[in-house]
Amino acid sequence: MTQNRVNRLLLTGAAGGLGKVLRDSLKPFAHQLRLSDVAPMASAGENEEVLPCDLADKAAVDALVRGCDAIVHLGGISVERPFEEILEANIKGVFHLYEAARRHGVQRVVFASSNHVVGFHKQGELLDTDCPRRPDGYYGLSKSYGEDLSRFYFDRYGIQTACLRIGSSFPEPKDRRMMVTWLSFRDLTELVRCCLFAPTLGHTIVYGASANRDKWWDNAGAAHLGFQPQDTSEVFRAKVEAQPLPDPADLATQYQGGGFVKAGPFETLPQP
Ligand code: NAI
Ligand code: 15L
Repeated sequence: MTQNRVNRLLLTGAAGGLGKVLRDSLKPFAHQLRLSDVAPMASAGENEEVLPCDLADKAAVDALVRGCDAIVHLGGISVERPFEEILEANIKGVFHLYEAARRHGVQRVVFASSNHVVGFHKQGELLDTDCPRRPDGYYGLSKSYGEDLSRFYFDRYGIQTACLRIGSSFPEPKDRRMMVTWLSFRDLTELVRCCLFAPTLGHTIVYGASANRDKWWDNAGAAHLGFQPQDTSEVFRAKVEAQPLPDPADLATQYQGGGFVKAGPFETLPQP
């Protein structure tokens, strides 16, 4: 890795919403981008390789990671789903990725964690990067596992990781909660860039939010990354606040995880 260009950078989840954004915006920061997903992806452009892969397939992930110098790991299920689905894509998937990183000597990973690791904290509470986790479902639990797993691979094998507790990264905030949790695509790219090139990453937890007016997250513990968000949800305030006021008794309005805190249960017992 030179100081501001990775030689070969693996991007998992390349067919997804954020994968498509980063496929484009990370181009200046890698000589070669290796793009992977289980879903169809646009064919390879200049300095790109496209390698379909199911993260649940250990041997396939091993082959995917071989020859890479750093990884941005976005792949997996990105919403609340039954445990068995999350187990394959997110829990086994992140294990396969770190095992492959260990075997092939990859030294740096940017892991897309989520605000749903702390989703059962109350809205309005200010959380730092060391706060107790309160996952709000199987999805949040899988991201919490990824944070622990990556810590283990740092302590044991020295693989450096940034766990991005991304808020809501979409073209614009969709509701009042997202006015607080919104992360613009430009700020997402800058956050990933900071994580790829910070001289010392170690094992860092960092929240991914733009410079929004109201804050639930304090990134003082990740100051060494030098991440300075440039955008703000304020430009969308009038549009968002034209929506009807949410019910204050609704759990989705009370907790940081919003609607995720009441998704499921998915399991149904067979009736006698
Ligand atoms: P997305 O759902 O659009 O993309 C995820 C991609 O992972 C999809 O293209 C999907 O096909 C792929 N995938 C799923 N299972 C797979 C498997 N078994 N093997 C290989 N690939 C698989 O999600 P999005 O919004 O692009 O998010 C990217 C990452 O960031 C996800 O890990 C998500 O959990 C995380 N994140 C996103 C947030 C957001 O606001 N967009 C907020 C917090 C976290
Ligand atoms: C996430 O973790 C999801 O991947 C994304 O789709 C959004 O729902 C986001 O959190 C959010 O909390 O808004």
